[in-house]
Amino acid sequence: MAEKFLNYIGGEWVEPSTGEWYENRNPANWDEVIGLFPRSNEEDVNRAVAAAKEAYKEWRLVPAPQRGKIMQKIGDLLVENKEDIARDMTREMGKVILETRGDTQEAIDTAYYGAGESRRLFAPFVPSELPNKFAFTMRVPLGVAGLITPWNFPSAIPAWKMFPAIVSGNTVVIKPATDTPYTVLKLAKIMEEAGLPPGVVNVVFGSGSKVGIPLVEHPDTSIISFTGSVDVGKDIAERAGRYLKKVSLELGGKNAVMIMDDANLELALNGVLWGAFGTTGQRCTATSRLLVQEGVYDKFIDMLVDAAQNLKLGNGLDESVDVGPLINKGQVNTVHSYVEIGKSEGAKLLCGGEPATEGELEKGWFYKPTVFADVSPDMRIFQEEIFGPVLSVSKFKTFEEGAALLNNSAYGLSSAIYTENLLYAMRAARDFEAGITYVNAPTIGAECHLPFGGVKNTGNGHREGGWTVYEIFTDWKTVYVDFSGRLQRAQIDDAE
Ligand code: UN1
Repeated sequence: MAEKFLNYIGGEWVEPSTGEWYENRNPANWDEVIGLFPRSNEEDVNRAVAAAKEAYKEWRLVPAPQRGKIMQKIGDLLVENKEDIARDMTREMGKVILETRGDTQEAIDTAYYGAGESRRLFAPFVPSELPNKFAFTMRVPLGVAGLITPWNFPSAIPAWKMFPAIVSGNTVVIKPATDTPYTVLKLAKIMEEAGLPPGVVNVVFGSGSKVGIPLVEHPDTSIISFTGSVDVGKDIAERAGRYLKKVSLELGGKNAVMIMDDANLELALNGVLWGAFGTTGQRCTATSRLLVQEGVYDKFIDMLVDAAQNLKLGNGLDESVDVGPLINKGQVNTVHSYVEIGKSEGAKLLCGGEPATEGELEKGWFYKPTVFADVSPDMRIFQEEIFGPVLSVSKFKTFEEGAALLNNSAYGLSSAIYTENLLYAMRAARDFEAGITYVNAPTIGAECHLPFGGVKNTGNGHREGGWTVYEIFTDWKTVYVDFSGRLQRAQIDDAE
């Protein structure tokens, strides 16, 4: 019998009020049950928000560097448990062990960055226009943060939302993705062990409709941070907008790599394979469009198809495997329906295009790395996020034409150019409509201490990661101190 896990509310591990649990299975092998996780509802959300609200009274007053010390300890415990977290993450999410170690490392980096940031949280001291008067600013926490996280980065994304939120003095209620609850549960245990006071972080497992929406609409959550699809992001923004809540959204991408004739093609090939098929294409930052200049188009496509067909699929715990399964059956269906759409639109299917079911793969949600050539911008496979191992390749003649193709997208998260020419690299940095541009590197692999996010439908203007995430999880307070002992009227007593 699989282990039954519990919600974490007010420092206690508690059963869901529904008395119901759901199964979490390994996407590489359906026979393996990771555990049973609570199917919670609004009542559990209400309890968790009440616990977070109560804990906030004291937590906001804890000096930020003290909060940072706990963050340091969380980082140390994550280091100690890195391999164990990574192995279980591969079991529940499917991506290969090399990548789940990276996912855990991203949480470690974020914890240590937060520990350092706790001693800064800089806020300017500004001269007043009047004599004997000071003006300074402070960063103040917002209150209870409601966090809704996806399954593709089971530890990194929850960490990059929770850690800055709590370093800033907020308390948190998190709803992890239903496909990857176990990793967040393990993070919560580590935070508890590191000495985080009860109620500072609360975890409520369950669905978007039963847990996510009540969290967004709860009058006591002051900020909502969500990473996921555009449709859900818009719904959250609408609901939260009615309460005038702060909302930070990290949504989809349709990221392109542009390869110029002068590029180092071996380097570009490795970058494209890693960007397109790493995490089985299930990253917001995944390379899903490839734009190749006409002089190297045929040659590069041959290299690409040859390499893509040689990627090894399998259980991600096997160190020799390159590509793990998709997260669930729904994702296999979505990916496959896009392959059918691509074919019917007239794109040329060069490899893949079907689920992989040979031998042991039969028991998991595996899909063959897929490449379409001769894709044009009017095709849906050029425009829509697929979130799977499907790469659409298009040809261009000049830099301008390539950049226009790259920018022909409703999304704008990540982008890349491969070239040996500094002029093209600089123009890409300036002209690509994306939150992130890489030069001679793949579209994936953002580092935790830099702003992360995008333009257009990729989000609503916030940047999680780096110092900019602290803008999201704090408000500004402006303080004026008049020590003149008399009434001084700004804009009047100092007027010419
Ligand atoms: C995501 O897919 O939502 O830059 C996040 C990257 C990772 C984060 C991806 N560090 O690919």
